[in-house]
Amino acid sequence: MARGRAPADRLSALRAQAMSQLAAGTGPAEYEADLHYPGAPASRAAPGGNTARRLLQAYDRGALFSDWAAAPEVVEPLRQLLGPAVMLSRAHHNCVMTKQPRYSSVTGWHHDIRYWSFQRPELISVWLALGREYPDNGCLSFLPGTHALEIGPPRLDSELFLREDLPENQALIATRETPELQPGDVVFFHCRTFHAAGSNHTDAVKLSLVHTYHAADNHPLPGTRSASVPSVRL
Ligand SMILES: O=C(O)CCC(=O)C(=O)O
Repeated sequence: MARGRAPADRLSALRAQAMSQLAAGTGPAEYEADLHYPGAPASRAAPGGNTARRLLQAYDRGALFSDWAAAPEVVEPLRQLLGPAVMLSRAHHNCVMTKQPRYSSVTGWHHDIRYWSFQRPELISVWLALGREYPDNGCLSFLPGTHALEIGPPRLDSELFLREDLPENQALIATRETPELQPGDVVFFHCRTFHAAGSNHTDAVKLSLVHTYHAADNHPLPGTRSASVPSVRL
């Protein structure tokens, strides 16, 4: 966690750009209704069905976004963790994550590598809070240390969420940490770290900018979604 990593002027510019693209419906976007997570509208035709969950391809949404993704205050810590040659994945995260009032959903306990395909499960996501994030507006919770645990398929459901009915998973979930984020705070987290988030019970949209990085010698597997768009060398 890096507190106050983005200064106020950068934050307000990013936030204004995100709000304007959200209001304009600038695609590509992922909609709450697409995922069927708890609390999401049942379909795109249902009330709230056009609620965006993510504004996708943030890196290609203008210099404000791409400059942040490549900023030294993001990339230098990543060099320490991943090695000197850092790549930005444009296939994963690379989005403005939104949590909108009324129609936002709950995201169960998962680790991001579940749907990603790389030679090694060594990627790091960087989550920038564009506003305050706290339990009532659906902030993230983490299970610290789970990046280093082997949690086998029997402990996961068919969509690869942690099964909350199992006592061993309940014990793990009891270790949760829910850091409140202030605008400009950044969380760096491993692709094997389990995390979850609630829905937004406030009347203000929550916005976060999220990117994922890997080492240059950790290639996406050919033919997978991870390889569908080239990564950016930083
Ligand atoms: O904010 C959320 O609902 C969850 C985001 C998340 O866990 C993810 O995108 O991997």
